[in-house]
Amino acid sequence: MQNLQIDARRLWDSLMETAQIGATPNGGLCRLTLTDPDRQVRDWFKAQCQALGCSVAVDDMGNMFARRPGKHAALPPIAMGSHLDTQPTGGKFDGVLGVLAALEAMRTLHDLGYATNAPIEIVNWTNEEGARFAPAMLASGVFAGVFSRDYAYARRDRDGKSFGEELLRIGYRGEEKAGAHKLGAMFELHIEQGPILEAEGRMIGIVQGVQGMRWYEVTVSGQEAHTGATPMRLRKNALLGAARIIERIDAIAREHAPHAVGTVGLIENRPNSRNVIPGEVFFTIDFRHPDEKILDAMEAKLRAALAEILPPMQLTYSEARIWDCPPVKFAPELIDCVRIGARQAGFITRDMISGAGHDACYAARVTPTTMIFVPCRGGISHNEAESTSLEECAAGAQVLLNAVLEFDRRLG
Ligand code: HGY
Ligand code: MN
Ligand code: MN
Repeated sequence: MQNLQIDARRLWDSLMETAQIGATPNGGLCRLTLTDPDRQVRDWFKAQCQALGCSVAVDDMGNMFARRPGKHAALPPIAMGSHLDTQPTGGKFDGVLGVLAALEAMRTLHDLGYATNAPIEIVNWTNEEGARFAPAMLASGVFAGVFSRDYAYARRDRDGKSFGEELLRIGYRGEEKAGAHKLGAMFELHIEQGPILEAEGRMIGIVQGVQGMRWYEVTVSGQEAHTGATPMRLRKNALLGAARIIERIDAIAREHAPHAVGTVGLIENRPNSRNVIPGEVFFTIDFRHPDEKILDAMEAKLRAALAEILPPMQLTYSEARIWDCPPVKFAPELIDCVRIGARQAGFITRDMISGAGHDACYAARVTPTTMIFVPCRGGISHNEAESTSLEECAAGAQVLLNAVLEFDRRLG
């Protein structure tokens, strides 16, 4: 078999090149979905793929599919991919590594003129992060039939801009209906975004699935009043009420240790003035656990806490679950291809499930799917300091290519 070795330096150079698009002063990335930096990196990605002779299709959610033909055009493509959008203070590797490692794999096949049985595709999924337009994994969710296109188009960011308008504005609202593009398999390479692989000195995570995730939005309402002239006993302080709920959310997650996590990441305090008692507070909740029954228990405790804590404080509230992504198990045959691919490359592996969500969660609903992890420094991600090494990126890309070719060989 030909020596199908990826070019580590070329991959690393592409990672560093794209890290300039949306770069932050602290060495991270702010490339929120459907902003101009997102358009720029999409344009860059499309040009790179076209330079390899790939055709690039874009669906009506902005998902991009770069296709390299195989010997048998009738076979559904084997896809590799992830996302190019980032958190507002994101790192250089979350999502990007999966797309650029797929590009490196495609470059390697192109350089060697290697003919695969099936077409090979690279996918860039729109809005994986959900940082600008909630929920996360919105476009892969529409692709998998979980959300309607109209629901997605109507999602608004905190400035009131809609997904549909912004997708049109950056010029990536394609003609193809999301989901019409059939895939034969989907492999996603990603940094682990947690501490396990690094702590155990293992290079490759063979991902078995992803834990369940639920997002909620809560608004607590009280009464704006003067901080100097309003006695404590007469106050309806929405921020104090929110603070007591936030404390309770942390406690609920800890009551379901070691796997449960609970976080309030976004909060808006109104009117947010030093000498006005806060009249309204909006905040979000992120609950996760591998077992749906535990998520149900956490959700029940949240609702009980809202009902118990806020009314005695003369506060009213609204609460809505806006996202529920159940636990996912990946395809055993693709997991086997990754295991073989890692063995061929000579890496120590570890089976694990993902704490973070990924587009692979929704892709798995419509095509056999699995993921590959590589370590990240200190397990830190969703942070400008997110870091991993050239060797770890190269290891992931090599295993990705090996796994895809192992799957392809089975079609021959
Ligand atoms: O929220 C997540 O787990 C992913 O990073 N969007
Ligand atoms: Mn990601
Ligand atoms: Mn992320």
